[in-house]
Amino acid sequence: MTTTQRPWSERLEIVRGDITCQQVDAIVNSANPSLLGGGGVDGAIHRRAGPQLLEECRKLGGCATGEAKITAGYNLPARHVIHTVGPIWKGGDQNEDELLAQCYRSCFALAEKHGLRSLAFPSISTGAYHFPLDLAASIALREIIVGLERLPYLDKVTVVCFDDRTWTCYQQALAAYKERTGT
Ligand code: AR6
Repeated sequence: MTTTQRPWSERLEIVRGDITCQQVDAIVNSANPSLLGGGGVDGAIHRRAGPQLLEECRKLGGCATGEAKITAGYNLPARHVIHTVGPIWKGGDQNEDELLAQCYRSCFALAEKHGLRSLAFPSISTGAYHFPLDLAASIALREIIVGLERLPYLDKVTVVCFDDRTWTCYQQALAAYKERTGT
């Protein structure tokens, strides 16, 4: 496998859009512990992938918060779906920060195991699970940057923001990270 030496900043992209349209090795699904579908991004992914995705998910036996499981992408343009389960925000004293960070780490561990070169993430936990967007964005970017630095052959990680508020928040978190670290 050839390795990429480009810095993380050239391999990270924050876009507005619909994750189900991303042509990448894997898109990440923000699922619930049953892995049997739901609303939001989870519903959109299952609708576009088709019923075979649910069939495969039924065999996975669910997924704990902070962990991740991989399936095929079926009718999606993405080859795989990595299903992770983010924490439900309960006020901040239930280890939510660490569990959200673990989601990203679990996704990168699967990307490494399967030799994936491009990933797309939604903003995990900031919809139905009500994680504060500013905090989620800074945790997400920190973990994505760690993942990009750890896996030099990862060509591209895209954060796909479904709405303007999410996009703006991730851009601000990225600017703050760069200022803090002088990168
Ligand atoms: N592409 C990209 N982002 C999207 C899309 C899309 N097609 N659709 C929604 N989003 P949410 P959560 C954004 O609620 O908070 C499900 O029912 C959305 O605007 O999808 O992690 C699961 O089954 C928001 O910014 O996921 C779980 O029960 C972000 O994705 C629960 O919701 C996450 O919102 C998980 O809650």
